[in-house]
Order: sequence, then structure tokens, then C-alpha cells
Amino acid sequence: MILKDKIQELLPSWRERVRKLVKEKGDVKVGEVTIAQVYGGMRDVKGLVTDISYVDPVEGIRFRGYTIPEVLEKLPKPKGAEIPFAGGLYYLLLVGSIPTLEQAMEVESEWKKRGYVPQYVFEAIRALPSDTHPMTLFTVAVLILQRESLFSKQYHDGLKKDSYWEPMLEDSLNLIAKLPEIAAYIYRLKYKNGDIISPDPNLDWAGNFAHMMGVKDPLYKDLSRLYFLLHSDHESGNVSAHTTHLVASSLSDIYYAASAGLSGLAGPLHGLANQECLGWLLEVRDKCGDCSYDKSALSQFAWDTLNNGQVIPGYGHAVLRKTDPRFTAQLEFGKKYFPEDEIFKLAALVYDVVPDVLREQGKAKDPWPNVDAISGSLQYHFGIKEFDFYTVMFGISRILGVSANAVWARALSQPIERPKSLTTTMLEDIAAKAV
Ligand code: AMX
Repeated sequence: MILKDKIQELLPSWRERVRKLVKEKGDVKVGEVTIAQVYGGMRDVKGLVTDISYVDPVEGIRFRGYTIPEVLEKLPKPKGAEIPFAGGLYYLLLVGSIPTLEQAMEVESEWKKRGYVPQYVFEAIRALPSDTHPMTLFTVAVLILQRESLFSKQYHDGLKKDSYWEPMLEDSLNLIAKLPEIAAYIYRLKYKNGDIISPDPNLDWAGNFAHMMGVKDPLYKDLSRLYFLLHSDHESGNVSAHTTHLVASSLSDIYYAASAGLSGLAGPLHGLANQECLGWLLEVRDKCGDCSYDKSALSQFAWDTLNNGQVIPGYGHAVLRKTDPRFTAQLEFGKKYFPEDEIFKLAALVYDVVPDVLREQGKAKDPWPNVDAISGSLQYHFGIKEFDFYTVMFGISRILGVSANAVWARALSQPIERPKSLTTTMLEDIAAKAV
């Protein structure tokens, strides 16, 4: 299998590189930690390693060294499409180089082979109350697939440590292959009277999701490819990535680890922000009507939100200090295909207004839009208006990134995580001695 062969090829030199670094330079300090960071969510504490993506505060994300525009340009695309195959992205994340069309297609066909979703998953989803949040349904589905885990079985059968990554990769491919069908099933069950659409074996992974969602406009296939590409990975420190890594570090399999990561993604300060964001735009439209397109009225609305003690969803970031390039890629998509769409236009106009408001307020370190500020308005255009579903799509995509990281963490034998805690008294003592 292509991904396994490629990783196998790369692994000896990676293992040697890491072994040498830790053995010869293990005592070199990477940074220092302040009391503000200990009490401040470990912001900017350099304590994790990943080679899959890096977020530069000004430039934004690079996947394996490639910027978003480069990834969009270089990865192979389906015939007639403008946005690349997700299979090619997964190859890039795992292998570290841009795949050929054939290599991207090989990943796509691995997913196709592994796409069958066991009946018990659908039954479990159906068994939950109908008002259950779609993220809960999705997380439960990922968790219960754990009974399929090859890593778990092989570990208990005495698998050697050097080979841990192999069933981790198998599990990851098996899980990812099933996600579009599971997510679309949840959508159609909850919002379309259970009128389920079967997968089309001729479509690529992301295109198939678009098909199973029931959106007829062929452009939605490209939007799905774009969405899954942009949300896949954002270093290791964000809540969903870090949670997945932490859980997997105890040698839990990817089903346990990714479902924990999804639970983190479901929080309003993380992945749920995309639904909050669209909610905010609709509130602006409903309260303001025509004045929504008036910059000073929009600015007043933003101030009202802040004065009510709420955050403006979709703006700000823990690491970024510039407009998120993932926002820009989506803005360009909307401008190209539906610049006059009512909600898209509003999301674009908010971008002209909110950064100034946040700057004037002076609290947020980053007044610029993040990935979530616009993603919902693009979905809305295609009739996906049930915005509590949006985080599920984020979750499908994020599993691409966290599973690629989990495979490499196993391959490089990253150990169980165990940072040290101190008490407040201890911090006070350290502070007293420092003056
Ligand atoms: N609106 C209003 N206030 C904001 C703000 C926003 N969009 N972003 C930050 N602030 C405030 C914070 O609440 C904080 O206030 P406090 O001192 O009273 O607690 C202050 O500015 C400083 O925060 P920060 O250091 O700039 O941000 P952070 O690293 O603590 O948090 C984030 C980052 C994203 C949680 C925050 O900017 C936020 O809440 N944004 C809105 C929600 C959002 O868009 N989340 C999605 C993030 C991307 C993702 O994971 N999908």
C-alpha cells in the first residue's frame, strides 16, 4: 500500500534524526515558561513537536512547508475541478511531498476499499434522541467504531513497538474512509426526514460527501474539497489536535483518540465557532435588515456584542496575528462564484468592519478573521443552513490532520504525555524568590 511503503522508506532516517537530536542535544533549552503562561492556557509554551504543519503568526499555516495557495495549486485535482483531491492532501500530510495524480488516486482508492460502514453505527445514531447535537452523534459514531481497531487487537496480541504505527495507519485509513458517509447520514437523518443517499463509487472521497449531502450544484463538490483541505491541520497545540495526541500517547487507538479530539472541537471557542459565526451574521441581518450592509450600523452591532460581554465569533486567534489564509482562500472562492450572495456579502463586509472595532477595543491580540469567519456563509449558499452541522464537517477534516500526526507519533515512538503541575503556593514561592 502506497502510504505504508512511503512511510517505511522515510522512517529509518527520521528515527535516526530524532535519536541523534535527543541523545546529543537533549539538554539544550527550547524556551522558558512564565507564571502567566502556566496560568494562561500554556499559550506559546514550546512543548510539542510536529513536522506536518506549522502556523507562522503572520503568514499562517504551511502544510509540510507549503502555503495554502501553493497546496491549492500543486496538488492533483479531479478532472474539471479547481480544488484538489483530499487523497492527495493526505499523502502530503503523511509522506511530506506533493503526490502525482496516480499517488493521490491510490489514496482515494484505499479509502474507497475501506468505506463500508457497519450497520451498528447507523443503529447507534438512530438510537439517540432526535434533538441530540450532530457533533455528539458524530463523536459517538467514531468512538463505537473502536471495536474495529486493528491497533488494539494487534497490541494485545504482542505487536512489537517498532511496528505500532502500521495498524495505526490502517485504523486511520479505515476510519477516514467511513467519515463522509457517517456525517452525511447524520445530516440526512436529522434534517432531511431520514432520506439517506447512498455513496457513488465513481466519486472521490470529498465529492462523495457532497453527493450524499444531497446538494445538486456540482460546485459544492469543490467547496467540500476546499473545506476538508483547509480545516485538516493547524499544528499540534490547538484543542482538537492536542487532545487527540494526548489520548493517543497512552497508546489508545485512533478511534478513542479522535473521538476525544472531536469532543474538544465541539467547544464554542474552537470548532463550534463556525456555527456561532453564522448565527451572528443572521442575527445582524435579522436585527438590522437593510442596514446590515451599512458599515457604521455593522460597527455598532459589533460594539453591542462586545458590550454584552460576548466575543465576535470567527475573529481572533491564539497564534495568528494576521488574516488567516484559510479565511482568504474561502473569501476568494465566494468572490469568484457567488459574490452577490446575501450572507456571503455580509461576511465579506464584516471583514471590513470588525478588525477596526476589535483594535479599538484593544483586548484581542489578533483582531483578524480566522478560518471560521466565513466558512458557514459558503455552506449557507449551497442550502446547508442547519448550522449546528458545520462542526461535523470541521471534524471530518480535522481527523485527516490528527490521524496523520498520530501515525508519525507512533512511528517515532513519542512517549505518554505527562507535564508537571505546581500549586499556586509553589508559583507564589517561585515569584517571591525571583524578585
Ligand atoms: N471578540 C471579542 N473579544 C475577543 C475576541 C473576539 N473575537 N478574541 C479575543 N478576545 C478577547 C478575549 O476574550 C480575551 O478577553 P479577556 O482578557 O477578557 O479574557 C482577550 O481578548 C485576549 O484574548 P487573546 O489572547 O487575544 O485570545 P486567546 O488566545 O485567549 O483566544 C480565541 C483565542 C480564538 C479563543 C479568541 O480570539 C476568541 O474567543 N475568538 C472568538 C471565537 C472564535 O472565533 N474561535 C475560533 C478559533 C479558531 C478555531 O479553533 N476554529
